[in-house]
Amino acid sequence: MAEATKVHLSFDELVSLLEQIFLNNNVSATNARILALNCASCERDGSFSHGVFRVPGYVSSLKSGWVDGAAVPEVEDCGPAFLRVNANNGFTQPAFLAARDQLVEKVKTNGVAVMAVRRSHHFSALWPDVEPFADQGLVALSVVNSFACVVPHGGKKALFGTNPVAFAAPREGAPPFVFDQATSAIANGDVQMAAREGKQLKPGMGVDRDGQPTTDPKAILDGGALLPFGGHKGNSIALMVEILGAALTGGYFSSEFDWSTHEGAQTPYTGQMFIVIDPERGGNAVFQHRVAEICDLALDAGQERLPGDRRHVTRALAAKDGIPLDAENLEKLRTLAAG
Ligand code: NDP
Ligand code: PYC
Repeated sequence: MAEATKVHLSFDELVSLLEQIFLNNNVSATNARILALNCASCERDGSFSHGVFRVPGYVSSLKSGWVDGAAVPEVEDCGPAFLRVNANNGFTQPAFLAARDQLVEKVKTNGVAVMAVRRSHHFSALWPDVEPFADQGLVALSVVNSFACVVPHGGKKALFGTNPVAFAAPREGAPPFVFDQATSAIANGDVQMAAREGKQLKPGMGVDRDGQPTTDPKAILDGGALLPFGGHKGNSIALMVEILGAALTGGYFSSEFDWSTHEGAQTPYTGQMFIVIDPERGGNAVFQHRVAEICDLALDAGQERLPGDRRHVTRALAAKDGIPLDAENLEKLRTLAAG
C-alpha cells in the first residue's frame, strides 16, 4: 500500500488548529486551550491512539451535548492531604488543572496528597497528567476508569473499562521514568485503529459477541470485548482502578453510565484518582539518583528499553522536523477548524 502523504506542523500550529476546533464546538476558551495542548502533546509524542485520531470523537460528544465543554469545575478541600473535584460533566483535564496548584501545595506541606476527580470525561492518554509532576521532582500515580468493554478474567460480559494506570518518578540526568498503560490487553483506541487499517490483533486480546477468542478487531468492537492483560493479575488491577477511579471518587463505574440512548456520545463519563508524593520526605536525598540506578540496572540486565523512551525519541524528532500528519487527515481538521 502506498504511504500516505505527510505534512509537518509545528507544535504551536497544531495546538492552534485543535484549539479552534474545540472553540467551534461549545468549549470555553480556557478548556479549549487545555484540551488542544493535551491532544497535540499526544500526537507529538506518537501516542496516536489518543492524538488527532480522537478529534471526531471529541466533536461528536460535544455536539451531542453528552459532555459539557464549558463546564466549570468545583474544587473541595477535604482535609490536609485530600482534594475532591467535581468536573460537572466536563473533561477531566480542566478539572484536574483547576486543583493542581493546591494539590502540589498539600504535597509540599504533608509529603503526600490525593486528588479525586468525579463526574468527568477522560478521552486521552494519562502520561500528560502525571509526567509534569515528575518534572517538578514529585512522584505521581494516576488511574482512570472508562467504559465497559473488558470482560473480567473468566467472565462472560464486559464490565471493566480499559482502565489505564500511569506512574511518573523523577530520574537523575534523564527524563522522568514514566509508564502509562491500559489494564486491558490492548487499548480500545488501538483496536479501533487496527479495524480501520484492516489489521488483525495478536491472539489473546479479545473475544467476539459469542465469547469466542478472536483476533478480528471488528468482531471485538461489534458486540465483543477485550480481555484484561495478564489474566487474573491484570484483572485485579483493572478492578482496583474501578475502586479508586469510581468508588473512591464518587464517579461512575465503567458499566454504570448509560450512553446507549445518547446518540453521538463517545467520551467515557467516570472518575480519576491521583496520589502524589514528595520523595524528599522519604529522607532520601539520592532518590532521583536511585531511580536512575534501577533504570540503568534494568537496561544492563537486558530490558530492551524504558517506558517513555519511544515517546521522547518521537518528541525530539517532532521538535526538529515538525509533527507529521496525514495530508488527508489534516484537511479534515482544517475543515473542522474553519467551522
Ligand atoms: P502500550 O502498551 O503501547 O504502552 C504501555 C507502556 O509501556 C508505555 O509507557 C510504553 O512506553 C511502554 N512500553 C511499550 N513497549 C515497551 C517495551 N518494549 N519496553 C518497555 N516499555 C514499553 O500502551 P497501552 O496500549 O496500554 O495504552 C495506550 C494509551 O492509551 C495510554 O496512554 C493510556 O493512557 C491510553 N488509554 C486511555 C484510556 C482512557 O480511559 N483515557 C483507556 C485506556 C488507555 P512508550 O509510550 O514509550 O512506548
Ligand atoms: O483507548 O481504551 C481506550 C480509551 C478509552 C477511553 C479513552 N481511551
